[in-house]
Amino acid sequence: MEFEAFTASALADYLGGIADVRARLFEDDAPADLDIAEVGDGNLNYVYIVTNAKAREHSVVVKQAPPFLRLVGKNWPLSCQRMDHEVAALRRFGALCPQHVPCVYHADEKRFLVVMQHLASHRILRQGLMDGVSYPLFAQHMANYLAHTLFHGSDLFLAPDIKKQAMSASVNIELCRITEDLVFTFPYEDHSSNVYSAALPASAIARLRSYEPLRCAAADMKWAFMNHAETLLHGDLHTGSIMVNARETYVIDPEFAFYGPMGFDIGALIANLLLAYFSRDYHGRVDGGDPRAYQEWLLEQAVTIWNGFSATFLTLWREHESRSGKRFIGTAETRVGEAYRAHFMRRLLADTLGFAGCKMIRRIVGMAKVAEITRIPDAQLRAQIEVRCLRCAEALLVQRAALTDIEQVTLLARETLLDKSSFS
Ligand code: SR1
Ligand code: MG
Repeated sequence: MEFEAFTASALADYLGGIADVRARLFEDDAPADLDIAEVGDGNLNYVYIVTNAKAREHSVVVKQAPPFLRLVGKNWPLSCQRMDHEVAALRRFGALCPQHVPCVYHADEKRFLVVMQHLASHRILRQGLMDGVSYPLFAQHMANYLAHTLFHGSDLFLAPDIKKQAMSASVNIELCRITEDLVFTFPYEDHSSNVYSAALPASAIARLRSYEPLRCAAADMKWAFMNHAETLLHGDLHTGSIMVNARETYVIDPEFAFYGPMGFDIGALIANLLLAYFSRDYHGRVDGGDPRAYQEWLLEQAVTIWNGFSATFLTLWREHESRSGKRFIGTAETRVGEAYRAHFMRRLLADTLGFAGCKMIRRIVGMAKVAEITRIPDAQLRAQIEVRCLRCAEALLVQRAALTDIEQVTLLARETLLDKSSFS
């Protein structure tokens, strides 16, 4: 049967038939008119906000996966089972971090939809960053979310058999393929799906295709993405997948969830903070402002996220080992265990930076863009900012093993911002 998106009345009828949803939408189960607005601005799915017209504090979000990629349409078919991955990940991450994941009220495997908590007083982080809003708790919350989700899905916490079962249940072939192609492959080729501004210097594009250290680094990251099944990842943790206000932070949209390398989620977030940092040179000057203070705030967030993540992750690891008596490294003395932990975190930072580089490059030359870049109206200024993003990304990839702490990344970003030389 041909897929048809819900009409408002069909969706209202459907929701009215589900007791758990009725309890969220109606007072005393008394039927009321529902306002239904389709608000999906993502690339894949339909998203509706459903609100009780008379008691607007009663609302839910409905997300439905059509059998195609929404960004492209029916010419890019996609299986609707991606919704199963999203629901499973929302439940798993929600159990680990209930304060940072919207509640699932109802999931329908046959209609490929989920009904969940409406975050009515939060906004998409990317939009807030474009408006120059500072969120005092966001970085701390994300550090905590990342530490708990990445640690508890891994062999550092789970028994080997349980971890392998979770890993095989998370296999997400189609959506991983999108990432393998759009993040790790097409941006480095002359591929028809690439989209980039005509003002971008030809040498910048040529370098992506021919600079060997960069190509090898990107290929290494693709290999890690495809083979290093370390933990259950969100899989698409950009600033459009985070909703915030001054007090709370929620992570949404885990349809790309799968068992992959830990650095992929952390790198995605840091990449998006760096895209916000470089594009601030435009957004922060609209209305005659000075972008610098907010740019520094953005770098501070990257530092807090990595350092906070790393401290909490290590605490979880040590506490788990002392509680369970099971050391990952075996019955080694503490000194050896600590040496291994330090080695583990250095490798994870290098991975994180490599993935951050790939994520930045794909947003500049690949098909799926980010608003902080595309909303720069002046083609020359946009190209200048894009060149800085590409330069910084290249350095992150090529120098990832030499960048041994996050402060060095902030120095690199500042230097790249000041570098006025043309691309060579
Ligand atoms: C073709 S889908 C493009 C992108 O949208 C999602 O948010 C992922 O980032 C994916 O790569
Ligand atoms: Mg998404």
